[in-house]
Amino acid sequence: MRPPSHKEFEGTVLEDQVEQIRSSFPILSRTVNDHPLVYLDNAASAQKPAVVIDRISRYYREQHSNVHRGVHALSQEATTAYEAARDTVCEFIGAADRSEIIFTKGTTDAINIVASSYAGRMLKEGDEIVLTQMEHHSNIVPWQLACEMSGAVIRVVPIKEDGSLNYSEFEKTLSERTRLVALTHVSNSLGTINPVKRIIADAHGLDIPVLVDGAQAVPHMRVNVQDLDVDFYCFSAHKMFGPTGMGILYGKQEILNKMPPYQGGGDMIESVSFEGTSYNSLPHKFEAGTPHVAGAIGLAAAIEFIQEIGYDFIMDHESRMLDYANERLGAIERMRLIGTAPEKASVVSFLLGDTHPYDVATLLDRLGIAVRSGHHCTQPLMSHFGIPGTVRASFALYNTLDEIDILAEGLERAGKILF
Ligand code: C6P
Repeated sequence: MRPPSHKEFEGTVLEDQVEQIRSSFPILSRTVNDHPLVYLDNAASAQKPAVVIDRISRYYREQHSNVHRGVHALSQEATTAYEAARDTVCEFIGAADRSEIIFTKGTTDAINIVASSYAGRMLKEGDEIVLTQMEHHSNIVPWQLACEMSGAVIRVVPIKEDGSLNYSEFEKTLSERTRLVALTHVSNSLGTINPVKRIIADAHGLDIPVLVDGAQAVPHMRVNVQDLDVDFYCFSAHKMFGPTGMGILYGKQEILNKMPPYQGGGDMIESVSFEGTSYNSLPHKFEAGTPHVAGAIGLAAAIEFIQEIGYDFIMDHESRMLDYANERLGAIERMRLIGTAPEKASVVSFLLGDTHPYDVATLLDRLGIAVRSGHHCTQPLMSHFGIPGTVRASFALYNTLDEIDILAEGLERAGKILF
């Protein structure tokens, strides 16, 4: 069978814009194993545009000092830049108040803060935390730890064969024992987009708060936390063209105010004595120790980069890539796509016959193609499908239809070697 052509997926304006965007990412011009790099591991971590790299470099070259601690000029400048980054995030996700934006190490850290501080305090024996079958380990293990300490239990909402959430089962899982629903906005392994707004409304109808893991959503779609009415929203900078070691915990002010600090140390206090300590106000109550100042500033630069390109372009281009990848990869012999929900982000997970995902990814790497292989930190999801893992190609705004052709040709070559 002749492979489908991407001509019908092309749009000249989009193609031109993608080329321009690609030139903003220095790493995309390198070669790997003597081939031009084809970077399709964006769900693991996205590459960085020059504006982000340069902003972080300028901070260290010209502005670096500790924040909230000095009256000298550099400390003031660093503090101003750090706090301006908080304003940028606040506006970006539509939070009501800047004090609701907590800088964290990433999504994992953000979820652990809530599991430890909020749920840890609130849970008692017999209480239930509702998760879904498609959660990343970062949205499972912190809850298991909280349950171990409190005697609460985890209830898991199953998924359908196409990888979408089984909504009627979700409704049945909620009860008067449910203390929190914690679920991913977008599945990292399947790309499934969950109907989080409806889930939040239904949970709130029973007075149940909701935490959404937005690690795989924010790079691909507009998120407005007030419109969602979400109680907690977590995401990582490195998946949205920002630096590693930086992430966000958004929480509603009234909930964050009731929560005890997660860690103790400098900056999170109002006054300390050996008799007792009073805590700083939000958001500082949750930011103990010297923060990742460069990370916050780099995240703000990444947000400005995304805003300049705009989500209209991102969503349009990524949905074209997803459609084309489904068609092009779907035409490959013995291709088994895992996760075909109607609402999907630009992630394609698959198996090639009975071959092992690592073997396929290793052969692709020889051609300069970076994909992820394995369980993607979602072992319960892999168990559901009865597979050890998948090969996963995940696209970002700088990927092209030509790169999908290169991937497909690489897979055809891998098939010839492995079958
Ligand atoms: N998923 C992937 O390859 P951190 O590591 O804290 O930045 O993000 C953790 C995390 C939480 N939730 C979801 C839905 C995620 O996808 C991730 C990270 C990467 O799929 C690395 S395992």
